[in-house]
Amino acid sequence: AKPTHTDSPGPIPTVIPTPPQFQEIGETGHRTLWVVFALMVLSSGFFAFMSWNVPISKRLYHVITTLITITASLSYFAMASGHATSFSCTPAKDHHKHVPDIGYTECRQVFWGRYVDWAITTPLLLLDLSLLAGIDGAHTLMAVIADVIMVLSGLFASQGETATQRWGWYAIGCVSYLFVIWHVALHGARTVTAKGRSVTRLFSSLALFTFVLWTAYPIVWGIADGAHRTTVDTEILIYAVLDILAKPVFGLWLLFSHRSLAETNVDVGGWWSHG
Ligand code: RET
Repeated sequence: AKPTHTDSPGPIPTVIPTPPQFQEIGETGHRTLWVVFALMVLSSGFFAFMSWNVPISKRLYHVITTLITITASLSYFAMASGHATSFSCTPAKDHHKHVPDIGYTECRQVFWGRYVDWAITTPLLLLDLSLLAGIDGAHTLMAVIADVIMVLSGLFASQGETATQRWGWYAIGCVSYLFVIWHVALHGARTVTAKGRSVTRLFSSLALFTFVLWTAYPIVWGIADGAHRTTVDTEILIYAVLDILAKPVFGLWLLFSHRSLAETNVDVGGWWSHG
């Protein structure tokens, strides 16, 4: 029959909005951040202690390396106490194939304090390696600037709202990272030979250790922050292990080798110390 205005309009179609999915830190992640904070403080104290009887003119690596772990302590304190973090929300697809793909928003906790840490500490780590290899100021500066662009690209990628923003910045970061490897690892392998066999051997091992470790960061970023395929806690744990290897373990290795190998000394000139 022809409907009239007196007929019931039927059920009103309703759209139930899908609530955003939150991915955030749990107990394990929280505890991990505090543990790494403590380890970074201990390492800073230990590195400062190691420089105690070393004349100022031979303390350049000690100063740089201690600053690296002090910076990490500050950033881990911020993250563990719940600072330096925000939620980054992106449109997500439903991974479950049996339900229609309605799409929803995924909000993942991002610790932007990491990027502040990396922007300070990765240039200092590169400085340690550049001084060891006897790389000139020009190449060191180019490497440091490419490195800062790499870290800031990672920060922008982590805050991006669209796939273009996120993966675009990620790609820019990866290209910058190639410049870093070129200027420090490849160029350094050439300049270090002037410092003799022992320093060459030390630089080769340290640089290999460094760049294998560093390459894990963009891989972890892609899986965890880019594709959201791990929990926030797993991400915290993996970065914790990498950070401990890249900072305190790297520092111990460098400072102990420096102690027993006079050829690692850097000609620091009159501005650094007068004696
Ligand atoms: C990002 C994302 C963008 C592309 C690339 C990255 C590389 C990060 C690296 C970080 C190293 C950190 C270290 C911390 C010290 O403890 C920013 C993840 C290439 C190499 C060594």
